[in-house]
Amino acid sequence: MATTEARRAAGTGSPAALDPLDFLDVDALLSDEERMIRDATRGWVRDRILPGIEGWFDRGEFPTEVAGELGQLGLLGMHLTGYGCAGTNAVSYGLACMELEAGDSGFRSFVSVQGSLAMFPIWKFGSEEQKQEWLPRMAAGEVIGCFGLTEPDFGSDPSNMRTAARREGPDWVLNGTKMWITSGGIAGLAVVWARTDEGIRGFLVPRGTPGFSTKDIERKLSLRASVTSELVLEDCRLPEEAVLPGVTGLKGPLSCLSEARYGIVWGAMGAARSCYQTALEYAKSRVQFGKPIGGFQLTQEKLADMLVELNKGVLLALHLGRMKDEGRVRPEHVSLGKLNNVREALAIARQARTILGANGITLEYPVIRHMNNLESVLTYEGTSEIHTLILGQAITGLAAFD
Ligand code: TGC
Ligand code: FAD
Repeated sequence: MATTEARRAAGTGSPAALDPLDFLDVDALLSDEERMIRDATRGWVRDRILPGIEGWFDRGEFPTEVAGELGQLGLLGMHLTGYGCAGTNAVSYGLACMELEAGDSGFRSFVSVQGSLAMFPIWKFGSEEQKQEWLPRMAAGEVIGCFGLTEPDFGSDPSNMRTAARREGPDWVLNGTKMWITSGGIAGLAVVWARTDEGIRGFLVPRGTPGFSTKDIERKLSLRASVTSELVLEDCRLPEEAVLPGVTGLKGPLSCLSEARYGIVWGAMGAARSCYQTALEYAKSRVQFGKPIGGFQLTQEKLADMLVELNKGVLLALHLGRMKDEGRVRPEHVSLGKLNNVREALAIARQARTILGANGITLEYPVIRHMNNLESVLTYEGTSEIHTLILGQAITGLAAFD
């Protein structure tokens, strides 16, 4: 048998203990700047989210004051350049999403919507005036944005949306209802997608515009620390300058979704890590039948399965991030990541819940909160079924949506 020294010399042994929270040493694959952004976000979540999250989730509140703090941290629209945005790479954006969602999906959701769904379309498709007017204040967290695509009758199939905009003289007049809109009730600016004679177009609708109102959706059992709202447009009149000039057609909103879905690929692994870490600590200290439950083979199998899927998911996220930074990632790649990582995060949360026994159903531990949140994450930004069909189409060439 080889000695420890011989194994080390051959590079096959490790003198350091394995880190259960970074088993594959993914840390070593990150740049100094990426590690710095991750650590700063992790520290902020530890100090600002973890102490309050049980109460916010319990009461169904989102603490809007964090918007300015997230802006100061440079996390709002962080992967965009200019106009007060931080201009980081995609991997840094992903790492921030992972740390935020290790706190709670509601905070990652807030940052996803602000940066990828509200700021990105302005940055990508907006006029210079629109960019100057909105992006710096949104990057600072002074203006909160939301993204209205889904309607009561059209979720997975936005191409059939009813919300319509018609020209009336120099203006546009919008009518319709958007549903399930994250941050809708606290947004100063709604990016609303509506059908026109020319195709689907994006409109910037500031709060206070006559004919535009919002109503929060209550009694949610998931994403409770996040505002979800209905947007109502009743003869809402907007000037020509409110239209995003750079895009017509469904590819406008769908390209925003690709940005946000990418963040979820990482974010879901944050929620999963929190569940795994909680279950691991619990398993080592909870004693039954005279020994820690982590010493039973069935518990170790659960923990080992969680470890494997967590590490695979993080590596997948990092791979997609590197592809994105090289300009090689395609929407179908992002679908693969979203489908796998949210599905596995939910499985990890459910396994962790069983390890905690009865304690797993209380808010004293983060697990059931993450588990309930992940039910929304599985559905929004394209359901798991829709991402399955996107992959099916990619590999067969046959669309099975309708
Ligand atoms: P289809 O004919 O396939 O495509 C229409 C046009 O769009 C292009 N395209 C994309 N472009 C960029 N990124 C993508 N991911 C794209 N997917 C498609 C496509 O190339 C085409 O362009 P062109 O130039 O040929 O016109 O459209 P379809 O009607 O057949 O729809 C396909 C389908 C089902 C995949 C699509 O409708 C879909 O993704 N449905 C899911 C809807 C969805 O994800 N909604 C999310 C709402 S927002 C949200 O949930 C926010 S939660 C935020 C939070 O809190 O974190
Ligand atoms: P449906 O589309 O009605 O789907 C119901 C079921 O049918 C699903 O299982 C679905 O996968 C399945 N299904 C549908 N079509 C097919 C098919 N062709 N083949 C097989 N199965 C199919 N939207 C926004 O625009 N902006 C937001 O900020 C936003 N935030 C959200 C926040 C939360 C907390 C939630 C829960 C949702 C949010 N959404 C938002 C809406 C979200 O994107 C939609 O819920 C999602 O797209 C699914 O639409 P739906 O709920 O209408 O379900």
